[in-house]
Amino acid sequence: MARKELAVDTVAEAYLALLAERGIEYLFANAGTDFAPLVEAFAKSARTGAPVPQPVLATHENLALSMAHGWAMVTGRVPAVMVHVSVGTANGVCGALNAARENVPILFTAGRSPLTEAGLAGARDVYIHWAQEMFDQAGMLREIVKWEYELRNGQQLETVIDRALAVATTQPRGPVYLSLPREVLGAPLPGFFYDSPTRRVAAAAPGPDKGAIEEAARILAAAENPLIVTASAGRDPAAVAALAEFAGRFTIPVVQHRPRHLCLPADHPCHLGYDAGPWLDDTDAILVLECDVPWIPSLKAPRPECRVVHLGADPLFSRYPIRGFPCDLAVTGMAAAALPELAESFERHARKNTVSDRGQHLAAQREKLVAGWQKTRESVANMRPIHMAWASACIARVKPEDAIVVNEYTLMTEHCGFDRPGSYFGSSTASGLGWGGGAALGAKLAAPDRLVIAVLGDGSHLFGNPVALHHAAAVHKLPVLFVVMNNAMWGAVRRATLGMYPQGEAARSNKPPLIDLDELPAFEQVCAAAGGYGERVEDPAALPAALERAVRAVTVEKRQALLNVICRGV
Ligand SMILES: Cc1ncc(C[n+]2csc(CCOP(=O)(O)OP(=O)(O)O)c2C)c(N)n1
Repeated sequence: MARKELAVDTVAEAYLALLAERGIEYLFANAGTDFAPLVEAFAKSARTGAPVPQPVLATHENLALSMAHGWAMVTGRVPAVMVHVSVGTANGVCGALNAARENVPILFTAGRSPLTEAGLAGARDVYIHWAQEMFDQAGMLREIVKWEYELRNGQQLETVIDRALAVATTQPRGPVYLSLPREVLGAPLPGFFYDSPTRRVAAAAPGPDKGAIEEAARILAAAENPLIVTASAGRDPAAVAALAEFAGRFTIPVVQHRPRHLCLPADHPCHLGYDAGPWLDDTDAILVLECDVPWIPSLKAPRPECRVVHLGADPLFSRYPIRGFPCDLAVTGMAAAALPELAESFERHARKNTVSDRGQHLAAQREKLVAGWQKTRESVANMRPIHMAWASACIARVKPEDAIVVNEYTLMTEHCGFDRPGSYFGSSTASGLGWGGGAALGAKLAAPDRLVIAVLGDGSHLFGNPVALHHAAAVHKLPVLFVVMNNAMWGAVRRATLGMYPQGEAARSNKPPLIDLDELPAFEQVCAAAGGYGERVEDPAALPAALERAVRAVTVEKRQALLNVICRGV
């Protein structure tokens, strides 16, 4: 423990130095007039060699937030983002919501219009400085972030930054927001002292209550047909092994509903797919593990007598206004630590016959499920336009084992066979579209030696601001393979309409409004315009070779690549 002094001229210099000191490696940024003191401080550090986070320019705020999100989800560390005052914050809100719902810790910062009209260094000097100021800039995302504050002076800098980082990284993790007025950043700061390392650390993760674990074990062990449903247990790679061990030891099937992380390897004998619906009638106890939505109650719910236990860092998802899944017991705890404890208690309560009886039945269910997926793949292999199941299977075949796949929701995971923790990332449960491409760039920045593949819908890709995305890939030398599953529509909107009005006007219409995306640009040419490799693929038989060419462009030529795969709507 030491008290250190930094010779700096301004708060901005001290701020960047402190971020670097606290382990912030990257500052993803979209700049404006509020950045002047930071640009100056970065330029000075380039000359003096003073350690600062590396600035990463992103020409749209959603891209900056998504890149930070992707970097954080792969490294588990905290990135910083800085955007331009109120308007930049507005553009970043969607990315912040995605990060918040996925418990991704980000130090999200924004300038504030200069507060003063004259007098102080940094006071207003451009006409926009009046109109961009808001009464409550942080109000746009106060509900989303875990904590927000405004830096009011340099003297408070260390406390503010340490508190921001401690709150962001305490479980359940999430983004925090800090606004930085220009006069404050530009203010002189003679003599800046700080503790190294920090004296304001994050709180330790919650350990599960022993009594609650005992009760959970009793409920699950008493069941004939227990089931585990998870979405995000694999956020912590250590939890994947713990889940595999727990499920395997007691022969409990695991469903990954809309997973955002790989939670169980695809070849695990307890892997029972991605939809709990078909199993709910037989299930008499469910462990909902790091999962906000384990099933869709309006479509299929467990029997009323089925007991339900929720386990996770925030098992009630307390930031969700409404979430009414039955909950007979909620246990606060981290999966990796809690599952071995649960196993120990389960062992004491387990009825040996029940556990061994389950094995055969589960194997048969699994065999049927896997055979069904195989049959689907075979039956769609020659379809034109290309079927997304075939495209998914082709992607799975071409990717090396250590590849990272970022899925903005069009990849069909059942055709991919993911088996490594940290190899699969699905889009946030908030589903703010425009995340996948940027997240893939962030993942590549975090893991430069691994192939990163972003699988995007044509709609999602457009939300992701393709020109800004490809520019970022080029300028930051982040060769990523983008696969656009292009069905020339917002299929989700079509499915929603047909689901609600199966016999309605829209169902009878040849071309219901607000669904088709006609006259789409040649996405592959947009990538090529940024120096990447681009190809349009219409023939299902040509897809494997096209994927190989694209992978080669990325891995050998180190260029980004985009395949525009012309798909059918599903
Ligand atoms: C920011 C944002 N705006 C709108 C939506 C609503 N939305 C959900 S899915 C979707 C369509 C996505 O289209 P695409 O990526 O082509 O996939 P498809 O639905 O065709 O499978 C839209 C518009 C959203 N989720 N996020």
